[in-house]
Amino acid sequence: MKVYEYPPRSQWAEITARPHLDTSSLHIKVSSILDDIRKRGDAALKEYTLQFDKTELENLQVGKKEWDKGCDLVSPELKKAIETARDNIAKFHASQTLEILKTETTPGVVCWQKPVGIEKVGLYIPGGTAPLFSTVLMLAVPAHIAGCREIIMCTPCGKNGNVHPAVLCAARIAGVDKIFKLGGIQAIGAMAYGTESVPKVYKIFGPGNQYVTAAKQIVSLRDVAIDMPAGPSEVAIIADKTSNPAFVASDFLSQAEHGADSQSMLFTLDADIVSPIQTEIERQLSQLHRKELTGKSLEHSKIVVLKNREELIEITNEYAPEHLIIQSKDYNELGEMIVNAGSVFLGPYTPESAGDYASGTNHTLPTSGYAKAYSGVNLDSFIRKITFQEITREGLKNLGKTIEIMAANESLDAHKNAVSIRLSSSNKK
Ligand code: HSO
Ligand code: ZN
Repeated sequence: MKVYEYPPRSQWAEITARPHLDTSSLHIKVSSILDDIRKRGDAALKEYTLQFDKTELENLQVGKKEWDKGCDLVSPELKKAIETARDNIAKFHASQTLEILKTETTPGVVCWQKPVGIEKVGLYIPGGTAPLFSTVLMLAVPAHIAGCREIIMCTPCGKNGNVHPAVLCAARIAGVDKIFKLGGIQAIGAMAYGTESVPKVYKIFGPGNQYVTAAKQIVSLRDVAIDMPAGPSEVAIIADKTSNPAFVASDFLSQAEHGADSQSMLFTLDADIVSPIQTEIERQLSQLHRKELTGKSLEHSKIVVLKNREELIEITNEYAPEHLIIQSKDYNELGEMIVNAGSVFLGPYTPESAGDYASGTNHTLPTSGYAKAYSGVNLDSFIRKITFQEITREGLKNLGKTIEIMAANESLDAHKNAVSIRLSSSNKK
Protein backbone atom coordinates (compact mmCIF):
# COMPACT_ATOMS: atom_id res chain seq x y z
CA MET A 1 0.00 0.00 0.00
CA LYS A 2 1.46 3.30 -0.99
CA VAL A 3 0.79 6.32 1.24
CA TYR A 4 0.67 9.80 -0.30
CA GLU A 5 0.74 12.73 2.13
CA TYR A 6 -0.57 16.00 0.75
CA PRO A 7 0.26 15.17 -2.88
CA PRO A 8 0.40 18.17 -5.25
CA ARG A 9 -2.39 18.26 -7.83
CA SER A 10 0.12 17.49 -10.53
CA GLN A 11 0.36 14.01 -9.00
CA TRP A 12 -3.39 13.32 -8.85
CA ALA A 13 -3.66 11.88 -12.36
CA GLU A 14 -1.06 9.27 -11.46
CA ILE A 15 -2.78 8.49 -8.13
CA THR A 16 -6.25 8.06 -9.63
CA ALA A 17 -5.13 6.19 -12.77
CA ARG A 18 -6.24 2.56 -13.15
CA PRO A 19 -3.86 0.00 -14.55
CA HIS A 20 -4.63 0.13 -18.26
CA LEU A 21 -5.70 -3.24 -19.56
CA ASP A 22 -5.05 -3.34 -23.27
CA THR A 23 -7.24 -6.06 -24.75
CA SER A 24 -6.54 -5.11 -28.37
CA SER A 25 -3.86 -7.79 -28.73
CA LEU A 26 -6.46 -10.34 -27.60
CA HIS A 27 -8.96 -9.20 -30.17
CA ILE A 28 -7.57 -11.14 -33.14
CA LYS A 29 -7.59 -14.42 -31.24
CA VAL A 30 -11.01 -13.80 -29.68
CA SER A 31 -12.49 -12.69 -33.03
CA SER A 32 -11.43 -15.85 -34.81
CA ILE A 33 -12.99 -18.03 -32.08
CA LEU A 34 -16.20 -15.98 -32.27
CA ASP A 35 -16.30 -16.38 -36.06
CA ASP A 36 -15.94 -20.11 -35.70
CA ILE A 37 -18.79 -20.23 -33.15
CA ARG A 38 -20.96 -18.18 -35.49
CA LYS A 39 -20.30 -20.63 -38.33
CA ARG A 40 -20.27 -23.99 -36.58
CA GLY A 41 -22.55 -23.45 -33.57
CA ASP A 42 -22.73 -26.19 -30.94
CA ALA A 43 -19.87 -28.25 -32.43
CA ALA A 44 -17.49 -25.30 -32.03
CA LEU A 45 -18.78 -24.61 -28.49
CA LYS A 46 -18.03 -28.20 -27.45
CA GLU A 47 -14.57 -28.21 -29.01
CA TYR A 48 -13.48 -24.96 -27.38
CA THR A 49 -14.90 -26.06 -24.02
CA LEU A 50 -12.79 -29.21 -24.24
CA GLN A 51 -9.74 -27.19 -25.27
CA PHE A 52 -10.01 -24.35 -22.71
CA ASP A 53 -11.93 -25.86 -19.80
CA LYS A 54 -10.91 -29.52 -20.25
CA THR A 55 -14.54 -30.56 -20.04
CA GLU A 56 -16.30 -32.81 -22.49
CA LEU A 57 -19.92 -31.77 -22.81
CA GLU A 58 -22.64 -33.92 -24.27
CA ASN A 59 -25.50 -31.55 -23.52
CA LEU A 60 -24.84 -27.85 -23.21
CA GLN A 61 -28.05 -27.14 -21.33
CA VAL A 62 -28.53 -28.00 -17.66
CA GLY A 63 -31.42 -30.48 -17.55
CA LYS A 64 -34.34 -30.13 -15.12
CA LYS A 65 -33.30 -33.10 -12.99
CA GLU A 66 -29.73 -31.87 -12.79
CA TRP A 67 -30.95 -28.42 -11.80
CA ASP A 68 -33.25 -29.85 -9.09
CA LYS A 69 -30.46 -32.04 -7.75
CA GLY A 70 -28.06 -29.07 -7.52
CA CYS A 71 -30.69 -27.05 -5.62
CA ASP A 72 -31.15 -29.92 -3.15
CA LEU A 73 -27.46 -29.75 -2.26
CA VAL A 74 -27.80 -26.20 -0.95
CA SER A 75 -28.29 -25.87 2.80
CA PRO A 76 -31.63 -24.49 4.02
CA GLU A 77 -29.69 -21.69 5.70
CA LEU A 78 -28.11 -20.51 2.43
CA LYS A 79 -31.39 -20.94 0.55
CA LYS A 80 -33.11 -18.69 3.04
CA ALA A 81 -30.34 -16.08 2.77
CA ILE A 82 -30.64 -16.12 -1.03
CA GLU A 83 -34.41 -15.67 -0.75
CA THR A 84 -34.05 -12.73 1.63
CA ALA A 85 -31.55 -11.09 -0.72
CA ARG A 86 -33.87 -11.78 -3.69
CA ASP A 87 -36.78 -10.12 -1.88
CA ASN A 88 -34.79 -6.97 -1.10
CA ILE A 89 -33.33 -6.73 -4.61
CA ALA A 90 -36.84 -7.19 -6.02
CA LYS A 91 -38.29 -4.48 -3.72
CA PHE A 92 -35.63 -1.95 -4.62
CA HIS A 93 -35.73 -2.60 -8.36
CA ALA A 94 -39.54 -2.67 -8.46
CA SER A 95 -39.45 0.80 -6.88
CA GLN A 96 -37.67 2.00 -10.04
CA THR A 97 -40.73 1.28 -12.19
CA LEU A 98 -41.85 4.37 -14.04
CA GLU A 99 -45.40 5.60 -14.19
CA ILE A 100 -46.60 6.23 -17.74
CA LEU A 101 -47.20 9.97 -18.02
CA LYS A 102 -49.14 11.37 -20.96
CA THR A 103 -48.14 14.95 -21.78
CA GLU A 104 -50.09 17.33 -24.01
CA THR A 105 -47.25 19.36 -25.56
CA THR A 106 -49.62 21.45 -27.70
CA PRO A 107 -53.43 21.29 -27.46
CA GLY A 108 -54.42 18.08 -29.30
CA VAL A 109 -50.87 16.67 -29.36
CA VAL A 110 -50.30 13.96 -26.74
CA CYS A 111 -46.96 12.16 -26.22
CA TRP A 112 -45.94 9.44 -23.79
CA GLN A 113 -43.28 6.83 -23.07
CA LYS A 114 -43.96 3.19 -22.43
CA PRO A 115 -41.29 1.04 -20.79
CA VAL A 116 -41.03 -2.41 -22.39
CA GLY A 117 -38.72 -5.18 -21.18
CA ILE A 118 -36.04 -6.41 -23.59
CA GLU A 119 -37.52 -9.67 -24.83
CA LYS A 120 -34.45 -11.90 -24.65
CA VAL A 121 -31.53 -11.32 -22.28
CA GLY A 122 -28.42 -13.37 -21.59
CA LEU A 123 -26.62 -13.37 -18.25
CA TYR A 124 -23.00 -14.40 -17.85
CA ILE A 125 -21.81 -15.72 -14.48
CA PRO A 126 -18.08 -16.46 -14.27
CA GLY A 127 -16.81 -19.67 -12.66
CA GLY A 128 -13.47 -19.70 -10.89
CA THR A 129 -12.52 -20.35 -7.28
CA ALA A 130 -15.51 -18.60 -5.77
CA PRO A 131 -18.53 -18.62 -8.11
CA LEU A 132 -20.41 -15.43 -7.34
CA PHE A 133 -23.98 -16.69 -7.16
CA SER A 134 -25.02 -13.29 -5.80
CA THR A 135 -24.48 -11.91 -9.31
CA VAL A 136 -27.22 -14.26 -10.59
CA LEU A 137 -29.69 -12.41 -8.33
CA MET A 138 -28.39 -8.97 -9.33
CA LEU A 139 -29.08 -9.69 -13.00
CA ALA A 140 -32.04 -12.07 -13.10
CA VAL A 141 -34.26 -10.35 -10.51
CA PRO A 142 -34.42 -6.97 -12.31
CA ALA A 143 -34.77 -8.78 -15.67
CA HIS A 144 -37.90 -10.42 -14.33
CA ILE A 145 -39.34 -7.21 -12.94
CA ALA A 146 -38.67 -5.48 -16.27
CA GLY A 147 -40.79 -8.12 -17.98
CA CYS A 148 -38.04 -9.77 -20.07
CA ARG A 149 -39.69 -12.82 -21.66
CA GLU A 150 -36.67 -15.07 -21.97
CA ILE A 151 -33.84 -14.98 -19.40
CA ILE A 152 -30.99 -17.35 -20.18
CA MET A 153 -27.73 -17.79 -18.32
CA CYS A 154 -24.30 -19.16 -19.21
CA THR A 155 -21.79 -20.29 -16.62
CA PRO A 156 -18.89 -22.71 -16.85
CA CYS A 157 -19.18 -26.06 -15.08
CA GLY A 158 -16.47 -27.64 -12.95
CA LYS A 159 -14.24 -30.51 -14.05
CA ASN A 160 -16.95 -32.89 -12.81
CA GLY A 161 -19.34 -31.48 -15.39
CA ASN A 162 -21.59 -29.87 -12.78
CA VAL A 163 -22.53 -26.24 -12.27
CA HIS A 164 -21.96 -25.01 -8.69
CA PRO A 165 -25.11 -25.83 -6.63
CA ALA A 166 -25.43 -22.30 -5.20
CA VAL A 167 -25.42 -20.87 -8.72
CA LEU A 168 -28.19 -23.30 -9.72
CA CYS A 169 -30.17 -22.47 -6.58
CA ALA A 170 -29.87 -18.70 -7.08
CA ALA A 171 -30.92 -19.11 -10.72
CA ARG A 172 -34.03 -21.06 -9.65
CA ILE A 173 -34.92 -18.55 -6.94
CA ALA A 174 -34.42 -15.60 -9.30
CA GLY A 175 -36.44 -17.16 -12.14
CA VAL A 176 -33.82 -17.90 -14.82
CA ASP A 177 -35.39 -19.90 -17.71
CA LYS A 178 -32.44 -21.85 -19.10
CA ILE A 179 -28.84 -22.47 -18.05
CA PHE A 180 -25.99 -23.46 -20.37
CA LYS A 181 -22.65 -24.86 -19.25
CA LEU A 182 -20.52 -22.41 -21.14
CA GLY A 183 -17.77 -20.09 -20.00
CA GLY A 184 -15.58 -17.35 -21.50
CA ILE A 185 -15.65 -16.59 -25.21
CA GLN A 186 -17.91 -19.58 -25.93
CA ALA A 187 -20.66 -18.21 -23.68
CA ILE A 188 -20.58 -14.73 -25.20
CA GLY A 189 -20.45 -16.06 -28.79
CA ALA A 190 -23.30 -18.50 -28.17
CA MET A 191 -25.63 -15.84 -26.71
CA ALA A 192 -24.68 -13.23 -29.33
CA TYR A 193 -25.24 -15.42 -32.41
CA GLY A 194 -27.44 -18.25 -31.17
CA THR A 195 -26.63 -21.90 -31.93
CA GLU A 196 -28.64 -25.13 -32.21
CA SER A 197 -28.96 -25.29 -28.39
CA VAL A 198 -28.48 -21.70 -27.23
CA PRO A 199 -31.02 -19.02 -28.17
CA LYS A 200 -29.73 -15.71 -29.48
CA VAL A 201 -30.35 -12.82 -27.08
CA TYR A 202 -30.63 -9.07 -27.61
CA LYS A 203 -28.51 -7.93 -24.66
CA ILE A 204 -25.73 -9.61 -22.66
CA PHE A 205 -25.04 -8.78 -19.01
CA GLY A 206 -22.42 -9.78 -16.48
CA PRO A 207 -18.80 -9.62 -15.42
CA GLY A 208 -15.88 -11.70 -16.63
CA ASN A 209 -12.16 -11.91 -17.25
CA GLN A 210 -10.29 -10.18 -20.06
CA TYR A 211 -11.41 -12.80 -22.62
CA VAL A 212 -15.06 -12.28 -21.72
CA THR A 213 -14.59 -8.49 -21.80
CA ALA A 214 -12.91 -8.64 -25.23
CA ALA A 215 -15.63 -10.97 -26.57
CA LYS A 216 -18.39 -8.67 -25.25
CA GLN A 217 -16.74 -5.67 -26.89
CA ILE A 218 -16.47 -7.47 -30.24
CA VAL A 219 -20.02 -8.84 -30.37
CA SER A 220 -21.40 -5.45 -29.29
CA LEU A 221 -20.05 -3.84 -32.46
CA ARG A 222 -22.66 -5.58 -34.59
CA ASP A 223 -24.74 -8.29 -33.08
CA VAL A 224 -25.99 -7.55 -29.57
CA ALA A 225 -26.10 -4.89 -26.85
CA ILE A 226 -24.02 -5.22 -23.66
CA ASP A 227 -24.48 -3.83 -20.15
CA MET A 228 -21.30 -1.74 -19.79
CA PRO A 229 -17.53 -1.85 -20.17
CA ALA A 230 -16.02 -3.86 -17.33
CA GLY A 231 -12.72 -3.65 -15.49
CA PRO A 232 -11.33 -4.83 -12.14
CA SER A 233 -13.47 -4.08 -9.08
CA GLU A 234 -12.59 -1.14 -6.78
CA VAL A 235 -13.58 0.80 -3.65
CA ALA A 236 -12.74 4.22 -2.26
CA ILE A 237 -13.25 4.96 1.43
CA ILE A 238 -13.44 8.40 3.01
CA ALA A 239 -12.62 8.34 6.73
CA ASP A 240 -11.73 10.78 9.52
CA LYS A 241 -10.63 10.60 13.15
CA THR A 242 -14.11 9.55 14.29
CA SER A 243 -14.00 6.44 12.06
CA ASN A 244 -13.36 3.04 13.58
CA PRO A 245 -10.03 1.80 12.11
CA ALA A 246 -11.21 -1.82 12.24
CA PHE A 247 -14.35 -0.97 10.21
CA VAL A 248 -12.32 0.96 7.65
CA ALA A 249 -9.76 -1.85 7.35
CA SER A 250 -12.48 -4.48 6.87
CA ASP A 251 -13.99 -2.53 3.96
CA PHE A 252 -10.56 -1.94 2.44
CA LEU A 253 -9.88 -5.68 2.52
CA SER A 254 -13.33 -6.81 1.40
CA GLN A 255 -12.78 -5.23 -1.97
CA ALA A 256 -9.09 -6.22 -2.20
CA GLU A 257 -10.14 -9.83 -1.66
CA HIS A 258 -11.89 -10.00 -5.05
CA GLY A 259 -8.76 -10.43 -7.11
CA ALA A 260 -5.12 -9.48 -7.49
CA ASP A 261 -6.14 -6.68 -9.85
CA SER A 262 -8.76 -5.13 -7.50
CA GLN A 263 -7.97 -1.74 -5.97
CA SER A 264 -8.83 -0.16 -2.61
CA MET A 265 -8.26 3.55 -1.92
CA LEU A 266 -8.50 5.52 1.32
CA PHE A 267 -8.97 9.29 1.19
CA THR A 268 -8.68 11.28 4.44
CA LEU A 269 -7.80 14.67 5.91
CA ASP A 270 -6.38 13.14 9.11
CA ALA A 271 -2.80 11.88 8.79
CA ASP A 272 -3.08 10.49 12.35
CA ILE A 273 -5.54 7.76 11.35
CA VAL A 274 -3.27 6.22 8.71
CA SER A 275 -1.09 4.19 11.04
CA PRO A 276 -3.91 2.61 13.13
CA ILE A 277 -5.75 1.68 9.92
CA GLN A 278 -2.60 0.13 8.43
CA THR A 279 -2.09 -1.92 11.60
CA GLU A 280 -5.68 -3.14 11.41
CA ILE A 281 -5.33 -4.05 7.73
CA GLU A 282 -2.24 -6.18 8.53
CA ARG A 283 -3.98 -7.85 11.47
CA GLN A 284 -7.18 -8.70 9.59
CA LEU A 285 -5.33 -9.71 6.42
CA SER A 286 -3.41 -12.42 8.26
CA GLN A 287 -6.72 -14.10 9.13
CA LEU A 288 -8.23 -14.22 5.64
CA HIS A 289 -8.56 -17.37 3.53
CA ARG A 290 -7.53 -15.49 0.44
CA LYS A 291 -4.69 -13.57 2.11
CA GLU A 292 -2.16 -14.12 -0.69
CA LEU A 293 -4.39 -12.85 -3.45
CA THR A 294 -5.67 -10.03 -1.21
CA GLY A 295 -2.06 -9.07 -0.41
CA LYS A 296 -1.34 -8.73 -4.14
CA SER A 297 -4.22 -6.34 -4.60
CA LEU A 298 -2.96 -4.27 -1.64
CA GLU A 299 0.28 -3.68 -3.57
CA HIS A 300 -1.55 -1.28 -5.88
CA SER A 301 -3.95 0.04 -3.26
CA LYS A 302 -3.37 3.54 -1.93
CA ILE A 303 -3.87 5.78 1.09
CA VAL A 304 -4.04 9.48 0.29
CA VAL A 305 -3.98 12.31 2.84
CA LEU A 306 -5.47 15.54 1.50
CA LYS A 307 -5.18 19.15 2.66
CA ASN A 308 -8.81 20.21 2.86
CA ARG A 309 -12.39 19.23 2.17
CA GLU A 310 -12.39 20.66 -1.35
CA GLU A 311 -9.45 18.47 -2.26
CA LEU A 312 -11.04 15.46 -0.61
CA ILE A 313 -14.21 15.77 -2.68
CA GLU A 314 -12.41 16.71 -5.86
CA ILE A 315 -10.05 13.74 -5.84
CA THR A 316 -12.93 11.36 -5.02
CA ASN A 317 -14.98 12.67 -7.93
CA GLU A 318 -11.92 12.51 -10.16
CA TYR A 319 -11.31 8.87 -9.19
CA ALA A 320 -15.04 8.10 -9.79
CA PRO A 321 -15.03 4.88 -7.77
CA GLU A 322 -17.22 1.89 -8.46
CA HIS A 323 -18.02 1.83 -4.71
CA LEU A 324 -17.62 4.74 -2.29
CA ILE A 325 -17.89 4.25 1.47
CA ILE A 326 -18.06 7.43 3.58
CA GLN A 327 -17.38 6.86 7.26
CA SER A 328 -16.58 10.44 8.29
CA LYS A 329 -18.70 12.22 10.89
CA ASP A 330 -20.29 14.47 8.25
CA TYR A 331 -21.03 11.60 5.88
CA ASN A 332 -24.40 12.96 4.76
CA GLU A 333 -22.98 16.34 3.84
CA LEU A 334 -20.02 14.78 2.00
CA GLY A 335 -22.35 12.34 0.24
CA GLU A 336 -24.31 15.27 -1.20
CA MET A 337 -21.14 16.55 -2.85
CA ILE A 338 -20.41 13.32 -4.71
CA VAL A 339 -21.11 13.50 -8.43
CA ASN A 340 -19.08 10.56 -9.76
CA ALA A 341 -19.52 7.12 -8.17
CA GLY A 342 -21.26 3.83 -8.95
CA SER A 343 -22.76 3.20 -5.51
CA VAL A 344 -22.34 5.18 -2.27
CA PHE A 345 -22.41 3.65 1.25
CA LEU A 346 -23.11 6.19 4.02
CA GLY A 347 -22.11 5.96 7.68
CA PRO A 348 -20.17 3.53 9.86
CA TYR A 349 -22.72 0.71 9.70
CA THR A 350 -23.04 0.55 5.91
CA PRO A 351 -20.38 -1.83 4.60
CA GLU A 352 -20.03 -2.45 0.88
CA SER A 353 -20.85 -6.10 1.56
CA ALA A 354 -24.45 -5.06 2.24
CA GLY A 355 -24.83 -3.80 -1.33
CA ASP A 356 -22.79 -6.71 -2.69
CA TYR A 357 -25.36 -9.18 -1.36
CA ALA A 358 -28.58 -8.21 0.23
CA SER A 359 -29.58 -4.59 0.93
CA GLY A 360 -31.35 -4.36 -2.42
CA THR A 361 -29.05 -2.18 -4.58
CA ASN A 362 -27.28 -3.72 -7.57
CA HIS A 363 -23.63 -4.73 -7.41
CA THR A 364 -23.03 -4.66 -11.18
CA LEU A 365 -21.43 -1.23 -11.33
CA PRO A 366 -19.21 0.90 -13.56
CA THR A 367 -15.47 0.49 -12.88
CA SER A 368 -12.30 2.16 -14.18
CA GLY A 369 -13.74 5.67 -13.95
CA TYR A 370 -16.76 4.84 -16.15
CA ALA A 371 -18.92 6.05 -13.23
CA LYS A 372 -18.37 9.50 -14.76
CA ALA A 373 -20.71 8.53 -17.59
CA TYR A 374 -22.47 5.24 -16.76
CA SER A 375 -24.98 4.09 -14.12
CA GLY A 376 -24.79 0.65 -12.59
CA VAL A 377 -27.20 -2.05 -13.71
CA ASN A 378 -30.76 -1.12 -12.69
CA LEU A 379 -34.28 -1.70 -13.95
CA ASP A 380 -33.66 0.61 -16.93
CA SER A 381 -30.85 -1.65 -18.15
CA PHE A 382 -33.48 -4.28 -19.02
CA ILE A 383 -35.96 -1.89 -20.57
CA ARG A 384 -36.41 0.17 -23.69
CA LYS A 385 -38.69 3.14 -23.54
CA ILE A 386 -40.88 3.34 -26.61
CA THR A 387 -42.40 6.72 -27.34
CA PHE A 388 -46.01 6.99 -28.50
CA GLN A 389 -47.99 9.98 -29.74
CA GLU A 390 -51.50 10.72 -30.84
CA ILE A 391 -52.54 13.92 -32.58
CA THR A 392 -56.08 15.06 -33.29
CA ARG A 393 -57.05 17.01 -36.42
CA GLU A 394 -57.25 20.06 -34.18
CA GLY A 395 -53.77 19.26 -32.80
CA LEU A 396 -52.28 18.99 -36.27
CA LYS A 397 -53.84 22.35 -37.12
CA ASN A 398 -52.12 23.84 -34.08
CA LEU A 399 -48.68 22.34 -34.82
CA GLY A 400 -48.84 22.01 -38.63
CA LYS A 401 -47.30 25.36 -39.57
CA THR A 402 -44.24 24.70 -37.39
CA ILE A 403 -43.66 21.29 -39.01
CA GLU A 404 -44.21 22.61 -42.53
CA ILE A 405 -41.76 25.49 -42.11
CA MET A 406 -39.09 23.24 -40.65
CA ALA A 407 -39.54 20.58 -43.35
CA ALA A 408 -39.41 23.17 -46.13
CA ASN A 409 -36.19 24.58 -44.70
CA GLU A 410 -34.65 21.12 -44.70
CA SER A 411 -35.81 20.77 -48.34
CA LEU A 412 -37.83 17.72 -47.42
CA ASP A 413 -41.01 18.22 -49.43
CA ALA A 414 -42.56 14.85 -48.67
CA HIS A 415 -42.30 15.60 -44.96
CA LYS A 416 -44.12 18.89 -45.48
CA ASN A 417 -46.76 17.23 -47.66
CA ALA A 418 -47.56 14.66 -44.98
CA VAL A 419 -48.92 17.57 -42.94
CA SER A 420 -50.36 19.77 -45.73
CA ILE A 421 -52.29 16.90 -47.32
CA ARG A 422 -54.04 16.14 -44.05
CA LEU A 423 -54.87 19.72 -43.26
CA SER A 424 -56.33 20.40 -46.68
CA SER A 425 -58.33 17.17 -46.85
CA SER A 426 -62.06 17.37 -46.44
CA ASN A 427 -62.15 13.88 -44.96
CA LYS A 428 -62.62 14.54 -41.27
CA LYS A 429 -61.88 10.94 -40.22
N1 HSO B 1 -18.03 -6.38 -5.07
C1 HSO B 1 -18.35 -7.11 -6.27
C2 HSO B 1 -19.62 -7.91 -6.17
C3 HSO B 1 -19.59 -9.08 -5.25
N2 HSO B 1 -19.05 -9.12 -4.04
C4 HSO B 1 -20.13 -10.32 -5.45
C5 HSO B 1 -19.26 -10.29 -3.49
N3 HSO B 1 -19.90 -11.04 -4.33
C6 HSO B 1 -18.40 -6.15 -7.45
O1 HSO B 1 -19.21 -5.09 -7.26
ZN1 ZN C 1 -17.62 -7.67 -3.36
